[in-house]
Amino acid sequence: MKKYLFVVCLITTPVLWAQPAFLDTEDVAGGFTGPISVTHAGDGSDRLFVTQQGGQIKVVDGGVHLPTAFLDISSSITSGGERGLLGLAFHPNYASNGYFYVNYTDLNGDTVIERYSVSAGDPNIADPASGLIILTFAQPFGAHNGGDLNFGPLDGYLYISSGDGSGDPMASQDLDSLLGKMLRIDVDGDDFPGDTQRNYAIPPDNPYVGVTGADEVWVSGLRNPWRFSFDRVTGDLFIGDVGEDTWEEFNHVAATSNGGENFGWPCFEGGDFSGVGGCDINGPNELPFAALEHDQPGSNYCTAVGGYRYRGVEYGGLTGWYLFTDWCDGDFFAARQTTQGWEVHNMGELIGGFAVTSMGEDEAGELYAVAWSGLLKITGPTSAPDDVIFLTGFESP
Ligand SMILES: [Ca+2]
Ligand SMILES: [Ca+2]
Repeated sequence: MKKYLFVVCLITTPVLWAQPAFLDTEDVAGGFTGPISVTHAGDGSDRLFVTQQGGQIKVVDGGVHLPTAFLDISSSITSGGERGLLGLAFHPNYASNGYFYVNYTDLNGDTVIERYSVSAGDPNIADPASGLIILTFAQPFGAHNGGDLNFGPLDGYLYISSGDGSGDPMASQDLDSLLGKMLRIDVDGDDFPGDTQRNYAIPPDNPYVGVTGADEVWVSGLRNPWRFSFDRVTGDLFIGDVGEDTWEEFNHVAATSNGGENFGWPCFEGGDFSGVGGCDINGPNELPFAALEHDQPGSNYCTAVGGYRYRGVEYGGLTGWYLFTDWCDGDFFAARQTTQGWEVHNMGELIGGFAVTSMGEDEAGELYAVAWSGLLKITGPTSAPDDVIFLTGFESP
């Protein structure tokens, strides 16, 4: 297991705050109710799909927010707080098979991953009767449900982020529990033909196949990985993990990884040992490459919102930078991997605190922020990355 040697901490340089931020936003569409994610179908249509926590998927086509929902599952979900329709991902072959996958809290309060299909007659309307349960798992309480879904760009497997469930946080360390993990499944197979509630196959190279632990687990030790993403070019995995009292974490799993990383929760938060019963101070703790400290003066960090590594074409100055934010604070950050470790910069507040629930990509790799006020496109410099002016910097201690 690779250990990262660099833990970052914020170095504030307030005199630089007068400099202009190079990140900005453009309004794309409004009129959403509780929007919590945005993605695309990869079908060449250039449409954006915004999920609403209450159970609707809305289509934005050419900047127009279509009034009729693509899918509305509000009658079959529990919504509110950290529950609801939480994630959406389109099958890599969506253009030919019409499959997409949602992650939601069902009427019992449990997590469901379900597949739906686009309707036969209208690309902007899904077939509400097409649901097929892929995977379910119990949630002991209403919080820390994770909820994101993405297909790996290189392996085509579906990855699912799951929180610790806010019951026993040691679930994150229990390899037989699906809680507090990144899960990795093959939705094109079915290893459980006699089970109508499990319709997926186990990738044979998952790290716990044939040994102690749930076969679905890819990495462990996460608290509440609300949002994660892949670098569409390299396949690197980025996980924003919502912290408890001290650190908001942004974790990285290199595309070359064989899985099995343990990000430490609840034995560690960031690099801090918790002393929770059963924990070993010498136990595994894959450190975040960036972490926001709650008591940083002038900040209001409290909920990591994992972002994306920019691979679009319009803003060359952002190429290769991983952009992310914090729900409560509203500052955006840019990080990149260098030969000396990770370099992280505060880019300033773009939209406001308690506003941005998620980020997402369109088909071209341009980035968006999903805010209560609407969908915004993130813009930046078209210049080379090294020409960028930063507001504040991080450095490795
Ligand atoms: Ca089955
Ligand atoms: Ca951690």
